[in-house]
Amino acid sequence: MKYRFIEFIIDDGIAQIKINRPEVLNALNIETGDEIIDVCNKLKKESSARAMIITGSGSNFAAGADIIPMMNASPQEARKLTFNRAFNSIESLELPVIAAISGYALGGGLELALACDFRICSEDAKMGLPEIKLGIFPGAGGTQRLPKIIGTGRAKEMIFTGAVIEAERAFEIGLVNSIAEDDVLNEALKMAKTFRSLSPLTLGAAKRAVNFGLGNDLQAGIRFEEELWAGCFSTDDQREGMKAFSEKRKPEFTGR
Ligand code: CO8
Repeated sequence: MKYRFIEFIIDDGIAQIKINRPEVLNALNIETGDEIIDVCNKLKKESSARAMIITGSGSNFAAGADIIPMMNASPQEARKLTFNRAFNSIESLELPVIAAISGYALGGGLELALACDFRICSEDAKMGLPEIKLGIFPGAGGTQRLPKIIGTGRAKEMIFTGAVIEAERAFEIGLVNSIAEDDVLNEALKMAKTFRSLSPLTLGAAKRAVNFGLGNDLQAGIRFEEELWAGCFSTDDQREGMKAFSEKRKPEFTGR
């Protein structure tokens, strides 16, 4: 697939998706969703990437789903919007995914960031779910993922009021992992690179275990964790990690 609304690269083990519609503050159209799905399918099949960063071109992350094509949509057409499939694809990637947020991350833009494992923002970032002011409410995972990240009360406050919050407040409530002191993409790259020396197999399993637990009850989660955890002992990476510890050297994981 040729990408029109995103740029995608893999450089030195780090995949990067850049939403590329700066003239509308990177508002997400259906095609952007399709292109994100295509990238995720590629990464799932075969890839040298060990982590991924999602960012926006220009000075914004994404100011939401593109409102214009939604204006006259029927319920059936609204259901066909691909954002949920796209964001689920990101969430289910078995590698760490970091949203590098500068400027606006609103509506579907913030929901995209919520599907990532980590959010790092710049000091000028502005985040919110303003859908309520458009006569709708967040429909791309916002009502489900946000309460799990920042808690029910704070999530309802953001969803019901549509308030836009700044970096400091977002950090305070745990919406972002950190505020970049320098360039936000550089900070995200620094974090992404730390994952390259770890076992991609165990990072993937750890992510699956955490995500499974978020959608299931505690005991089901614990059983799932046990199964994946025991599976680590069938890998070269577990042997190498523990052998390296006993030999007082750095492990060299191969992903097998
Ligand atoms: N959709 C379409 N166009 C947009 C969007 C958007 N979300 N955001 C900005 N733009 C456009 C503007 O219309 C403008 O275009 P033009 O130059 O042609 O007039 C251009 O981008 C620049 O924007 P502004 O001039 O408005 O810039 P300001 O700095 O004055 O304001 C704001 C910036 C505050 C971000 C303002 O643009 C704004 O309020 N944007 C809309 C924010 C919003 O409401 N986002 C939520 C959208 S709805 C949504 O995301 C639903 C997702 C769920 C999907 C579920 C699928 C299953």
